[in-house]
Amino acid sequence: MSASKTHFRTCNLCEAMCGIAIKVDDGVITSIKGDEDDSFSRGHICPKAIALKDLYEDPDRIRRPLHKVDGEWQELSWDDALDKVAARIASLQAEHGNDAFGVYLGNPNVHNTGSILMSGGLLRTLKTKNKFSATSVDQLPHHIVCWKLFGHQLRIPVPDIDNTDHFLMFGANPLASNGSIMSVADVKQRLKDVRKRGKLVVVDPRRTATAELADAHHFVRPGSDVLVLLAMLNVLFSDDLVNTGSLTEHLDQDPAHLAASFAEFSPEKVAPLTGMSAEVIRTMVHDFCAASQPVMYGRLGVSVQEFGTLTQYLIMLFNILTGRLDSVGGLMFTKPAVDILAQSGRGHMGRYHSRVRGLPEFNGELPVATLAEEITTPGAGQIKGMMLIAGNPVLSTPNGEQLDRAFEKLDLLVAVDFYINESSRHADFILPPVSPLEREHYDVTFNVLAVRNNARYAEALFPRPKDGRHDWEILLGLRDRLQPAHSLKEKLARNTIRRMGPSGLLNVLLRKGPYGGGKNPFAGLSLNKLKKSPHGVDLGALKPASGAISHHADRKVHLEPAFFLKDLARVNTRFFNRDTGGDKLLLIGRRDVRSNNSWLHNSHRLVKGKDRCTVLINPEDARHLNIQDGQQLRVSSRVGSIELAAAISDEMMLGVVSIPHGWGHHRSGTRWLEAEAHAGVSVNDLTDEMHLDELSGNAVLNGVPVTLQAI
Ligand SMILES: Nc1nc2c(c(=O)[nH]1)N[C@H]1C(S)=C(S)[C@@H](COP(=O)(O)OP(=O)(O)OC[C@H]3O[C@@H](n4cnc5c(=O)[nH]c(N)nc54)[C@H](O)[C@@H]3O)O[C@H]1N2
Ligand SMILES: Nc1nc2c(c(=O)[nH]1)N[C@H]1C(S)=C(S)[C@@H](COP(=O)(O)OP(=O)(O)OC[C@H]3O[C@@H](n4cnc5c(=O)[nH]c(N)nc54)[C@H](O)[C@@H]3O)O[C@H]1N2
Ligand code: SF4
Ligand SMILES: [Mo]
Repeated sequence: MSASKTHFRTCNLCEAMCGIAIKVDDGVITSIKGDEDDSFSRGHICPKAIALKDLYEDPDRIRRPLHKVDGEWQELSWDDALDKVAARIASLQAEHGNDAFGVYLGNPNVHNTGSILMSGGLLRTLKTKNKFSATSVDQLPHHIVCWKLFGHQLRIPVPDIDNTDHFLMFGANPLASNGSIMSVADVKQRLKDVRKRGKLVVVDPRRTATAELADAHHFVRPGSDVLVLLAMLNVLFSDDLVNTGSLTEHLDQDPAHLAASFAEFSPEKVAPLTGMSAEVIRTMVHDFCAASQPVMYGRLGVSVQEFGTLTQYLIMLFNILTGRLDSVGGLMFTKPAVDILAQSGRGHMGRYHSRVRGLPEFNGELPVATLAEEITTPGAGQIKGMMLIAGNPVLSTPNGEQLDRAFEKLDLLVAVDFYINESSRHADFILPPVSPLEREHYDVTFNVLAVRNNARYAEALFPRPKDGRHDWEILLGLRDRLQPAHSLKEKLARNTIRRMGPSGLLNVLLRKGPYGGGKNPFAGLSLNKLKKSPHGVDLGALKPASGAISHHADRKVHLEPAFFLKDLARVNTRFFNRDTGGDKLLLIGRRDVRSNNSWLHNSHRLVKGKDRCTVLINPEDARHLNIQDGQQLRVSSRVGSIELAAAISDEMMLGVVSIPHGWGHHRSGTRWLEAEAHAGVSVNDLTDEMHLDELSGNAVLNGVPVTLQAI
């Protein structure tokens, strides 16, 4: 007799949170489809969801703890592995101090319920200042802007895509990425609907799939968005278009006095440096203001550039000055069922600085661009050991080659990861968690950024194997060994949390949250209610928060011009008082719908076909440099060079080339056979760890000066 069942859950691979229906026959996954009845995603799915099956079945996936002895991997029992790792961390910290042990948290942590809810204990126990994460190669500017303006680093508004009639988008390609800091499934249809109501306008140095779909696309010179925005604010003031509407009473100051800051940035002055005409810049402002529910949004392309934080600030300011913050169709705040803002710190900056370069921490993390030098520079506080939790910084952070060499020098490297990737290959110990289908899932993080309030929970599809461990069990296992409970009371408390697990905690948070029943155990949202709603519970469209936008004590939105606009001095030096790079081409990144940062390349169905790790170049640049389509090129920057094939395309702006990140699987000692067959090269062997958005310490991954040479 064959057993067949369909399991409903949320795909945790990217921010879109698609509902999926997984059919299992006799314990084998036979199909993964979009769940048509899903309350959030309405049946949408992308090719990556099927990779959840590949990931579960992958023979290269590590399933038991590994210890490297004389260059050979040996399997260990969990108790033995956790004992050994904890002992090594403890002795390293005893000898060299707490800061000698560093931690890097990769992107998948925020897609993992247990890690989000239960990993704090270990991080606190380690008491290290050397904490890094993928945040500083990504959304750090968003946190800083929202911390300053709204008093909480996670109080991040998202575009109300379902109601806007004019979507002005800088540096995002949701048709490939499926949306970011805007969790939205089926983004293509939603953007088509925007066009039916009005207009989609895209500003990007590449004519991406999203730009193709748009009503208008404008090329912009990489890294010069800051000038475009300064000029747009200039026009807003000079053409008398500032109108803060009902937001006025919630602002801490009259924005009229900001006009002076933008006075010198006329469209005519900045246009030649941006690749956009003054007329286009003016039209963008007037079209925006003529729409009834416009929104401006900027994402990764403008976050990881030289003026990332100032640019994100100016985007927020533009929305505020046009009355589009907290307004239907504009930038709106969500009301998630689990209120993680209440559970997490509001943010702080500059409480301490990195040892070598003196870069400020933000919210307890240092910029990852400084990690390699913290490992290689001798002296008190030098990093001697590291733990990588769900990350691959050798491929994902600037000057990865240098970090690769630095990792080799560590006395101890521990990786919590189920692959031996380009970073974990240097590890002494690998502690592999189970795969996503072997654990429960509730999206704690991305519901905070979702374009519709929603709650969905799924139990594990496959039981956790006896010799498997969840991420949270691994992290708590280390915590308990490094810092045993010091009293009976503490012991009982720890046991209770362990027994509750992520789902128990989730239930408490759901009940305490804005849709929970409070003291009434039968009312409101609870884990039980979600278990009975396999397609999720729709909690409605985003609504204006009106008086309750800000977490500042005075409940006002703080405009903070001094903090952000001090960076105008750097803008002036960079663009108006310095030779701007001569004949160098500017390098930007790109994403593909069948890829996910550095790590889904071991799924054959996602990597097969035409080589995607190519350098895209404009036909005129190619002609000028005598480059043929498909020809091997050497691309060089200050930090290194890589070799890959040219792909000539007029989708590129003149003077700009594009290379995707996450490739470069040729390094020896990894264990992902399929990925090695489609190795590619790593663009982060070109990006420069010394080139930062100075206001935040965020890495500059777009607008890197490079030269091309045919080989
Ligand atoms: N040049 C350039 N560089 C970039 C970017 C770019 O656009 N251009 N993008 C940047 C961005 S936005 C990001 S977020 C970073 C990402 O950078 P990272 O977070 O450093 O890298 P990932 O490729 O996401 O690595 C994920 C690792 O986590 C493991 N993993 C997956 N799921 C789990 C899990 O549940 N538990 C555990 N323990 N491990 C798991 C995978 O096996 C993989 O090894 O890259 C950044 N780097
Ligand atoms: N398929 C897939 N989906 C993903 C990921 C993935 O790797 N693959 N990664 C996930 C992660 S971690 C993240 S953070 C999100 C990111 O999601 P998005 O923010 O949508 O990021 P990208 O798709 O990289 O799009 C960035 C765009 O910025 C443009 N750009 C580059 N430089 C500049 C510039 O100077 N100015 C302007 N205006 N534009 C510029 C690029 O050409 C590109 O089209 O995607 C997530 N989703
Ligand atoms: S878009 Fe993202 S969440 Fe949706 S199926 Fe693809 S990877 Fe999963
Ligand atoms: Mo990211």
